Amino acid sequence: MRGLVIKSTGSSYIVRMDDGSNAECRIKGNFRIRGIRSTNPVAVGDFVTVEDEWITDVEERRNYIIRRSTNLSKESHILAANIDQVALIVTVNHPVTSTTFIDRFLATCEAYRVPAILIFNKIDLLTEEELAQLADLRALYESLGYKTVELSAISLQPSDLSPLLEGKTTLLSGNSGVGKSTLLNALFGKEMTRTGKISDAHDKGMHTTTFSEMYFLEMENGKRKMENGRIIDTPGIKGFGTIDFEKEEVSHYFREIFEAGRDCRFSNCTHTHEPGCAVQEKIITGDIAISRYESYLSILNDATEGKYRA
Ligand SMILES: Nc1nc2c(ncn2[C@@H]2O[C@H](COP(=O)(O)OP(=O)(O)OP(=O)(O)O)[C@@H](O)[C@H]2O)c(=O)[nH]1
Ligand SMILES: [Mg+2]
Ligand SMILES: [Zn+2]
Repeated sequence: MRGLVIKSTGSSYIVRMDDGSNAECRIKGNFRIRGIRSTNPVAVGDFVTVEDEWITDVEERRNYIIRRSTNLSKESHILAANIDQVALIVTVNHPVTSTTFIDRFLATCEAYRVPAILIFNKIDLLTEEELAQLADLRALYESLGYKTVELSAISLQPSDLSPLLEGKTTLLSGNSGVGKSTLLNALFGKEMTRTGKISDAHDKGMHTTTFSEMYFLEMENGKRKMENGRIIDTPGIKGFGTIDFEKEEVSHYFREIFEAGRDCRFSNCTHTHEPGCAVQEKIITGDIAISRYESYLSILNDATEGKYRA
């Protein structure tokens, strides 16, 4: 029978079968999907074939988001499959989300053609200065064509984000402690999952959510309840190692760098040292943000060093 993977615990999977029942399923040790090396061959959002509580097949994915667990790791991890969009939860402070993290995540969304929105959370905690920083960041990413919103998940009404999430499958991701699970609970108006405090000593999250899980939003239609969107809450991640980018293609995943690069003297310009580089020029004039360029360099550096290659 066919089903949808709605929770992954590492050793087993909860599958929502086509008949509406849930089944706890496993995969055989030698189960692999051709072409993708990852620590989890099956991810939340996968459509699978189940026989006697064994997952025997995974349908071809429309898309997925994948990352290296650490920069040095050869193992990659699929965050979720078959999604309509990523909502990256970002906090300017408590904890600090780095622009490198944001840009590496966005570059991966570009590479796998998944639309991304940025949700800036915890605005109630920000100082004047941090609010100004927030405004700058929003202006930057909006100028690149990314949708951004700012909010406080602790005071969010379930309907506040409806226009963004209705009818779609959305992957919630971000660093630990940014408020993914708090946001999820707010969207449902009740406690669907556990949230955790930020550590006093380090102002960082404590990895409260340990498994990815898909939740189903519903709406009232007359007397009937109808499904109206799917949200996948995931464990917080630290670094975001991008995978398998060729040096030449890294710029394709930075919209403004790709755009400016059309005017470089050399068509294979890496925008690092070449004469007549239009990207370098735009950095000097301030038309390309230095933070973006630094993120570009950090990925380029990984690709050049071949760190990620097997
Ligand atoms: N002041 C304030 N606190 C918030 C807000 N959103 C979340 N928090 C708090 O931040 C802490 C961490 O929230 P979680 O929802 O557990 O964070 P998470 O992103 O799910 O973290 P992991 O599961 O570890 O990845 C909790 O104490 C929340 O109450 C907000 O908008 N304002
Ligand atoms: Mg969580
Ligand atoms: Zn160039």
